[in-house]
Amino acid sequence: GLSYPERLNVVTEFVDRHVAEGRGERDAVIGPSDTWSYRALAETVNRIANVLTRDLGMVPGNRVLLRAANTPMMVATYFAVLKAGGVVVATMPMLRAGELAYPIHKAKIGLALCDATLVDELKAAQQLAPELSTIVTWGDGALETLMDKAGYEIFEPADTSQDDVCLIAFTSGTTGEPKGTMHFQRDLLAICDAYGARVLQAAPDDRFIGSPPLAFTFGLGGIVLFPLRIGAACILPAKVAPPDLAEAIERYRATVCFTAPTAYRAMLGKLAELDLSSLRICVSAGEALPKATFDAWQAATGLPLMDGIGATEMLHIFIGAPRDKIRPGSTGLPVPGYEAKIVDKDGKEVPDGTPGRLAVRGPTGCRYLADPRQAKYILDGWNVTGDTYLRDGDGYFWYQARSDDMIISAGYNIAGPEVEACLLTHAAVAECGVVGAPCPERGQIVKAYVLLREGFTGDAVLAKALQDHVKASIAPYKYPRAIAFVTTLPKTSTGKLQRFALREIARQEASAS
Ligand code: 3UK
Repeated sequence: GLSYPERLNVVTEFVDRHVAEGRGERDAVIGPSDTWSYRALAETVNRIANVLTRDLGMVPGNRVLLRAANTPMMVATYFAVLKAGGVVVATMPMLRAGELAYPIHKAKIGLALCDATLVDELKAAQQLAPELSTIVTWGDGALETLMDKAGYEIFEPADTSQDDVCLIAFTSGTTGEPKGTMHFQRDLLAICDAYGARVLQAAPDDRFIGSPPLAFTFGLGGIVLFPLRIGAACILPAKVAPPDLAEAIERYRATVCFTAPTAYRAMLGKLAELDLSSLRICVSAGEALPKATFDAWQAATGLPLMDGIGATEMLHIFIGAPRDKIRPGSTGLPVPGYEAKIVDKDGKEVPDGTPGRLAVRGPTGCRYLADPRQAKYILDGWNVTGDTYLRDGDGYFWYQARSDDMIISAGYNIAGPEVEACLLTHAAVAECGVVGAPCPERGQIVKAYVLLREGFTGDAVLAKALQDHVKASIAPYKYPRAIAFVTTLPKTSTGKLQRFALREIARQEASAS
């Protein structure tokens, strides 16, 4: 098993150890405008940690919100909070004020570090969640001025314990109310020493790239923690949306790529004009990887796509096969250190070949912040995911479907009820139901069934207006790509919307078109 010392500050392992052991001049973080060696990263982290503790009054255990795109400073601020013994609450850059207020209030966050270009929504969130008393920005010289003091280049890591909480990652729930998942210092090492060492098997000369935000634990592990654990390099290009990701792989000669199946499908169209021959390891996670995508990528690049299922609750990937054991279409085998089984609704294990709930346990696991849903997620020490899976006679796990209402579109988790709530704030909308509709490109798309108020006409102009309304109110990726105007919505006898029935309608409409 994996065991770590009782006193543990992970920044020693991810950053300072490389400098101490003579790897200080190797590339650590490669950004659009400059490359930081491990030594440069270590010094930047120390300067920010000194600002946090000496200028901003942060003490170990404080929660600090981070808001930035995937940039070198996002990495440096992340490690600075950890080194000072704080708890990182990283937020997706596209979140708007209303969505930012929730974690601030729920996690009682008093201090935020923010990229100056993204500060407006955070300031608006501060009006809604006044717990946030201090925002310090970088990129405009504010944080930089504080960092630029004599003596700030050295910082003694906070004497944290291996089971001190060090990050809270918020994830959307089916009810639309996000859940904060807490992870320990040691968990950050455990994912590297389990999945990273035993399945991914990257090397110190590898150069990692990917598209998921660092606020999403898929991105944090895949783009930052796995490379830095082994002294490899983390590439953070300016743009990583799917077509741009392919260009960045070519430009930076990336060797390891972490992204969602949708992005691999989008990059397939770029392969004729770009040279992606630097790639040697490609990981797909976030949503199911169809065998057709695996086959097309392998035919075009000669590389197998390494599928892996991870979850914010588990921090990272817990089922996935090493390159020489992949079975196309299957998610793979439990990552060494983790156990997985399929259970029925009573939590009893079912025979191989029978679909049921996927349950997993291992070095990382679910600890929701102050949330009664914790009791439902853990059964007898097993994490019971929201996914329906089956295990075959050889021990391989095959994804069937999500067991709940979440929509996963292009790797994003979107709660239908949140989009419904937003649509209902528009004058034209009387009632609505939002579900995932099957889509070959994005896995699912957000589809809204809308019942209009009297006096409104359901035409293309109104559909566009509703889409714009959602984009302006909540994170734009949640907007309904399809809108159907209807005269009734399926309801239970108690008046609750039957999302299952709507999903079925969406499925039939998709197969008919
Ligand atoms: C689904 C998959 C089929 C599945 C994540 C890697 O996606 C991540 O975390 P989330 O909390 O969502 C978890 C849910 O997403 N899913 C993820 N990967 C797969 N379904 N095949 C897959 N390969 O429903 C799961 O319950 O957003 C992924 C690493 C870290 C992560 N947080």
